Parts: sequence; structure tokens; C-alpha cells
Amino acid sequence: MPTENSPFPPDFIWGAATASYQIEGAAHEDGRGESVWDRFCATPGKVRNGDSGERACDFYHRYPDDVALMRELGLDAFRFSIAWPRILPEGRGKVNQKGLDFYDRLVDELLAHDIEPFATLFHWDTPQALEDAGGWPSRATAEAFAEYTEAVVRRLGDRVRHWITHNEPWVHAWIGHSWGQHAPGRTSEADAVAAAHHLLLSHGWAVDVIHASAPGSQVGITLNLAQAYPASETAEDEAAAWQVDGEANRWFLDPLFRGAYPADLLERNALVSPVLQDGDLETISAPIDFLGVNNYFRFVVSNGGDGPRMERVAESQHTDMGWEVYPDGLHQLLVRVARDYSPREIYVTENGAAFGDVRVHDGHVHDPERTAYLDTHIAAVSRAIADGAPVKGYFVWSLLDNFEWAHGYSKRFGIIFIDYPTLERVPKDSYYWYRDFISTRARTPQPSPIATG
Ligand code: IFM
Repeated sequence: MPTENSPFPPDFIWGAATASYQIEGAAHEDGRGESVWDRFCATPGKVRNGDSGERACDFYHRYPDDVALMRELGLDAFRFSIAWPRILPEGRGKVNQKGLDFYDRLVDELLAHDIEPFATLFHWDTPQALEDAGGWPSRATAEAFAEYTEAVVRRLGDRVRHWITHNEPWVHAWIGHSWGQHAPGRTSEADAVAAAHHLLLSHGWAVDVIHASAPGSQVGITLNLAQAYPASETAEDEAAAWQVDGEANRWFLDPLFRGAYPADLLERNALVSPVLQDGDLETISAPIDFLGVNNYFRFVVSNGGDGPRMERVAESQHTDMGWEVYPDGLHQLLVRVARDYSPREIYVTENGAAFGDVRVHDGHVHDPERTAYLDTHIAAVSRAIADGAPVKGYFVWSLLDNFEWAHGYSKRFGIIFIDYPTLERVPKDSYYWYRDFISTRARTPQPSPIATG
């Protein structure tokens, strides 16, 4: 097992991650408003099999059982997101106390089981009313996000000590606003660039709100990041890989940590330029306590003539999403982010894999590929720490099989299998592997990794 010789600091946090729309269900309960994902799923042809998050894993009602499974797993922390339309059904204005009550109960349940809540404020379920009023391409949505943040933090800030403002703004901006494959289903690059800017701006405002309303809490943002490798050593392929790195990684890292969008992309007009107001970049680059990194794969890029082209490495293993399994990419990514941007702390807020799991005749779900994926990626995190990256925790994506956006329920990322007809939870072999891994860590004094650099 690669992790057998992988040291971690004794206070390293072992977690699992989820998101509201992907697991909660209860779409019409306790005053929840409509989200862009409800509308998108109801639009024929947008989501595989016409699936939606209407029932999902029914976490809204079954969370005490799920927290019990987390406890048995030995988790130190649970990452979940808050559904904005439960708190402000119309996006702004009247706060729905029943929506807040749900997260209040969840946080108390977690703390009662010694599990630290890591709350994400936005994991893509924008209230439909805000989309109708202009959505993320409009600056007003960023203002609304700051108001929503205040309502949530005022209620939960006495108990939640780790806040993540946004999850994967690249995905929400580009896949949702330019490629049209996610809600709200827009297909304009200008909208994507504006949405990305307003997501970042609202992040900066939310950092202030959280620090003011919950002093002492830790605030960060989660980005989806992936190292971009040139397919060959030619200058053309290297330039193509650098462009992909710019669009996927530096477009967010540079404004957050350097207060500027990447000059090479602006100069080449690789993307439409964002419309900035004075002070926006200072707001966006307000110091944060940690950076959340979601990583699943790497990019291998060649120059396709009319732009970068993604190459498939045929000899590598690929997951059910078609994503290459390449643990060293996580190691190199973490070391590179630490070197180039010096975040105070890093949490790997998502890492995991979808495979075509089935429950077999013995009643179990045997998922050796996922166990191997987690083992090799966790070992890569240990190497990154040894090489100087300030990684403080690791969250498996995901605790439960769940609604995988445009793929519906066809992709299973969980370490707990969901039997969708009955909603029975069946811990997979990877769950037991992670449980044993965490418990061995807890029993064995861990040598602090020493930087080799
Ligand atoms: O399911 C998603 C999650 O919502 C965001 N990060 C990637 C996961 C797997 O695609």
C-alpha cells in the first residue's frame, strides 16, 4: 500500500465532502425556493435520464444516520454546502428560518459526534429568481451573495469554524455559462468571464463579512485545479499547455493571490476581458486563511493548430468519467501552488473517483480501483507535504454516491453506495479501507514530515 510509508502531521484532518443539491433532496420542503439546477433538470435533454436532485440521497431527512456512518468511519471533518434557496427562497430579502434550522441541526449533530463542519456557501445552486434578474454575469448577484453570507454566518458562525465561499468557480462560470452543460445553461463566453469575475468579487466581500461576523473563523475558497503537461517538448505544445494552465488555474489563482488577471491571457485576448470597477482586484485578493484544492486528473496538452488540444494518454488507467488516474499530478500541483502562490494553508477539499460499482451477491460493493485511487493520491499528498506544501487536510469526494450533475445518477463517486430505489446506504470496501487507514493514523504517533527541498 503506497500510504503505508506516508507520514502525515498528527493534527492532519481526514474528511469527506458533499454538496447540497447532490445529496439533500427535499426540494420542496420547509420553504426552499427554486434553484437554477431545479430548472435545468426540468428542461428536457439537459440531464441524463431526466434525473434531478429532487430526492437525491434524501440527506435532508437521513442526515442523523449519515452522521453515524461518518462517526464509524472516524472522520475528523465533513464538508457540506448550504443551499442558498433554502435560506433566501427569492435570493434576496426575507430569510427563511426553517432553511437555517436544517443546517443548525446538521452542525449540532456533527459537533455532537466530534466531527468538524466545513461549510461551503455556494456549490452552484443559485436561486432561480436571481438568475432571472441577471444571474452571475450581473454584479447584483455578487451583492446578494454577501447578504446571504451574512444571514448564514450570523446563525452558524458560533459553531462553524471553517468556511468556504465558493466551490470551483471555473466550473460554474465556464460549464454553466459558456458551454451550457450545467445550469443555468448559458452559452456565452462573455457571460462566463463576467460570472467568474463576480464569483471572485463576491468571494472577497464574503471574506470580510465572515471575518467580521465570526471572528476567529477560517475562510477560504475552493478551486478546481489540474497541472497542465505539454504532450511533447516542442515549444508549440509547451505554449498550449501554458495557455490551458492560464485559463483553468491562473485565471483564478492570480487575482486571488496576486491581485491581477494573468497578463499573458489578457494580452493575447485569449479570453474576453472582464469588466472591472476600481478596487475589485483589491477586494478579490484580500488575504484568506486557506486555499481549497479540488483535484481529480491532469491535462496533457498539444497544440491543435487552432488552439490547445487535450490528449488522452492511452496507456493510463481512466475512471468512469474518462479522467486519467495520475497521482503524481496531485503531488506536483500542490508543490507548485505552494511555491508560486504561498497560501497560508491548503486543504485538498475534493479528490476521488467514479467507477461502475455494483452490489454483488454477497451484499457488498467491492471497489478496489477506488481504494487504489485513494491510497495513491493520499500518498501523493504526503509527498507534497514533505516537499513543503502546507496541506492541512484531505477530503474524499464523496461520502455518498450522489447526483453527478449532467450525468445524473449514472456516475458513482461515493465510498458509500446508494441503492437509489430504496435509498439504503451500503459502505463500499473503500469506506472500510479509509476507516482502517484513519484509525491506524490515530493510533500510531506520526513523525512530522521533514521538507526535503
Ligand atoms: O461532483 C463534482 C462536485 O460537485 C464538484 N467537483 C467535482 C465532482 C466530481 O465531478
